[in-house]
Amino acid sequence: MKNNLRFILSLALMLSAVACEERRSGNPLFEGDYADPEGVVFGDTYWIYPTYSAAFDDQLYFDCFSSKDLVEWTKHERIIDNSRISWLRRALWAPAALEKDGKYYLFFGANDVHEGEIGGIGVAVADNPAGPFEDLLGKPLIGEIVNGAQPIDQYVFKDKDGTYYMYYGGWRHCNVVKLAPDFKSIVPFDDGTLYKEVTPENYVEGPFMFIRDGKYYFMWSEGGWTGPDYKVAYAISDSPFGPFERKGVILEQDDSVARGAGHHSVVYNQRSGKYYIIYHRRPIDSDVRDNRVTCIEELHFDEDGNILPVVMTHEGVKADEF
Ligand code: FUB
Repeated sequence: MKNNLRFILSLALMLSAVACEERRSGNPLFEGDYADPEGVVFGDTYWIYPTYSAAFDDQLYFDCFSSKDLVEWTKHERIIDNSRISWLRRALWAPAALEKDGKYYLFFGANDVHEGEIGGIGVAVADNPAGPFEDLLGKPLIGEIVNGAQPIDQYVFKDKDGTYYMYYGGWRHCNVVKLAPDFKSIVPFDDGTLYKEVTPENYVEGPFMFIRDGKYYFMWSEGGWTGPDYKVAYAISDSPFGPFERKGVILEQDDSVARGAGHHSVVYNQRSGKYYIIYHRRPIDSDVRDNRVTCIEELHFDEDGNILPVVMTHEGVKADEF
């Protein structure tokens, strides 16, 4: 009897170990057309803030998603919408989220702004990562076109010394600005300038930055986001201001898996030591512009710290809790 019990117990343990081992996220991570995914970790939870990928005139809100393990995702609907951003008319794009002093901030691009129009990069605040977010300024934080960069696709980066920099820009130009501690304005750099152009070779849009082993990894999207040549490339630098010398492409279309892969972010799990790239792509049988879905793969490095090419999968990643 005792032996039987022992056998059943060890079988159960074995089965649950196998089940855990096999739990994978799958790709896409969740249902629906969602692009430009910004992954971020708050406490023991992964969050993804994507663009609702649809006709520009219908892009009037954001949903977001949370998960404890990268496998099970919960959808949080309409964390902000046009009822809370008075100047939003269309094209609410590419959110960037962060936590500071117990508040959650959501930076966004609005209106696909061109010269002489109202729109650009805005910022909203909430008490909860799932919102509801309220527009902090009632107007854009950056509404002008400087150095040829369309004010979209911002990424807010906290440097080693606690300073917040914002990298942004479409139309093949990337600027970096320094944010005031309350995020209500941009402030001059030591040399008195407000904007520094840091555009790397082949840059188009979607900048992202992280630090690994003391080095600054700067990443961006190249090619056209509606086509097959969209991709992600990167540089490594000793400074947040570059120079960002292009090392090469690490993510691109794979004709056997998916099309138009790009606009990404990177999250890190301190417990497992794993890095993940979260990006969008188009299903292999789709040419529809807005049919972009959010996917994930593990990001690997070689012994010199170079990022290895990402292999796109349908399986995604294994469960990874904090
Ligand atoms: O989703 C709208 C735009 O498409 C983004 O701002 C670009 O980065 C591209 O992904």
